[in-house]
Amino acid sequence: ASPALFAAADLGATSGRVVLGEVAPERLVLTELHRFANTPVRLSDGLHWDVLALFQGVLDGLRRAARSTDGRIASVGVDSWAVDYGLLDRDGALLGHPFHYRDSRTDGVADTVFSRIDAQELYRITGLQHLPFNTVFQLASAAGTAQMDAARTLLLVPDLFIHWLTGTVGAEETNASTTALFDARTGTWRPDLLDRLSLAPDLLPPLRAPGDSAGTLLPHVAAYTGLGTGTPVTTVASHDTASAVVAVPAADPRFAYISCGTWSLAGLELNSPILSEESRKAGFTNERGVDGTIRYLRNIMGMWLLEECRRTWAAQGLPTGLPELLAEADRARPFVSVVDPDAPEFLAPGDMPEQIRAYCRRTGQPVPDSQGALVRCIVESLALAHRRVLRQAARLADHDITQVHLVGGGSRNELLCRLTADACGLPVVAGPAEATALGNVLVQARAAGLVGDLSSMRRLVADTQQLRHYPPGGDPAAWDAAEARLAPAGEDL
Ligand code: LFR
Repeated sequence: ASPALFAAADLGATSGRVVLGEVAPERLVLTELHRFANTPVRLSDGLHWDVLALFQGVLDGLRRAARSTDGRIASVGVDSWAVDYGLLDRDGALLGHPFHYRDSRTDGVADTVFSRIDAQELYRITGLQHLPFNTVFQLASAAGTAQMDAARTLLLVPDLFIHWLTGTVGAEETNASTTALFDARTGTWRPDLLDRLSLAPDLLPPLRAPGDSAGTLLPHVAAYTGLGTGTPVTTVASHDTASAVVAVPAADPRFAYISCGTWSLAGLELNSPILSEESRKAGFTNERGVDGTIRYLRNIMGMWLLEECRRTWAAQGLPTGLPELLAEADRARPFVSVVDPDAPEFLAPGDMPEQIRAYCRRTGQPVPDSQGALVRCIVESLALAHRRVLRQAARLADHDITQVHLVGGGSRNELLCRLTADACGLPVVAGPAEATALGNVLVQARAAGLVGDLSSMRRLVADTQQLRHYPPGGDPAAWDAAEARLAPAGEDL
C-alpha cells in the first residue's frame, strides 16, 4: 500500500514551514515544501506578529502539498509557539494584531495579577512557570481596553489558524496549558481566574485534545490550495514543544529531553504535575503533553541569544555564517566567561553582543573580545544551563536520568550537543532536528489509525530518523567550577 500523506504547518519564531509527512509501517519521511520568514512588526503600541503573512505562508505551503501529491493529503495539522493569541469580536473578526510575547507591555503586570491571585495559589492551580509573557499577564495588561471590551473569544495562534482554515472554534489542550488559565491537575479551563482579574470568563473556547477532528477546509481555502473541500484538519499537539516531545526517540523511561530551537525547553515527561513551592521557586512548569502526560520543564533562553547576535552582526556588516562562527567558537578558549542565559535583559530584541558583554563586565568576568569568544560564551552557557535545569528536574521529580535527547534545530549544532553531554555528564542523543513537524505528522497519523501509543510513535522515529550520539567527555571539574560562578538557579525569581 502507498504511504498516507499528511501536511504539517509548523510556525516558529523565526520561520514557518509546511512539510509533507509520509507514513506507513516502518516508514516516516518528511519533505519540506515551503518555508517562509516570520518577521514581527513594531507598531506604536508594541511588537506584533504578522499573522496574515504567516497564514498566507501556510496557504501557499498547502497549495504546494496539493500539487506535489495530486491532492492526496489525508489531513492537515497546525502547531506554533505557545502563549500568544488573537481576540475575536462577536462577529468572529480578529481584533487588532496579535502581540509578540517579547513585547514589553507586560512589564510589571505580574504584580497586579498577584495582588488578586497570589503567586503560590496560581502555581498550585496551573503549575505554570512564571514567565512575564504568560497569556494571563498579557490579558491582564489589556484589561479595560476597547479591544478587551469587544472580545468574545480568545484563540491561541494555532487555533486562530485552524479557525481561518475551517471556520471552527476550539482550544487545543497542550497549548491551553501554557496560558496560566488551565488546571494542571484536571486538564480543564479555569475561567474563575479570569473572573478574579475582572476579565470575561467566557473568552475561553471549548477544549480539544490532540487527535480530535478540527473540521474540514473552508471552500475558499480548498479552492486556493487545490485540496478537496472535505480535507480534514486534525488537532495535533499544537504547542510546538508538545509536538517535539512526541517525536523524542526515547526507548528507556529514564530519559530527559531538550527541545532546542529559539528556546531550549529542558525537562522530563511525568505522569502527574509537581505543584510544590520548591518547584515553583525553581521555575519549573507543568505543561500538558499528549495522552495526559506532563511536560515538566524549564524555559532556557536558547538559540535566541545566538540568533540575536547574528541579527546585530548582520546590521553591522560583520560575518554571520553559522558554521564559521561555531568553528571559531570551538577553537576559542573554554570557560573564559559564562552567563545565565535567562537573565531578564536577554528577553527583548536588541543588541545582544553588547548585552552579553555588559553582563560579563557587571559580573567581573573577561569581556568576550571576538565573535568566536562570544559564541563560545553563549554555547557554553547554554550547555551549563541545560545541566543545571536537568539536574534540578531530576531532583525535584525524584527521577533518574540516564540519557538526554536533544531535538529541534539546535541538535544540528554539534558544539552544543558535545558541550551539553560534557556539562551534564550524560550521553546525548541528537536529533531529529525536525521533531516538531514529526510530532505534528505522527499525531495526525495516529488519528488516522496508522500508529499506536506514544512509545510506538517514538520507536518509529528512532527507527527511521538519523540520530547522532555524543558520549560525555571533558573535565567534569571545569563544569563544576563554571557552575559555581553563576548565581544558584532560580534565585532571580
Ligand atoms: C518554543 C515555545 C516555548 C514557549 C515559547 C513562547 O517555541 O513554544 O515552549 O514557552 O515558545 O511561546
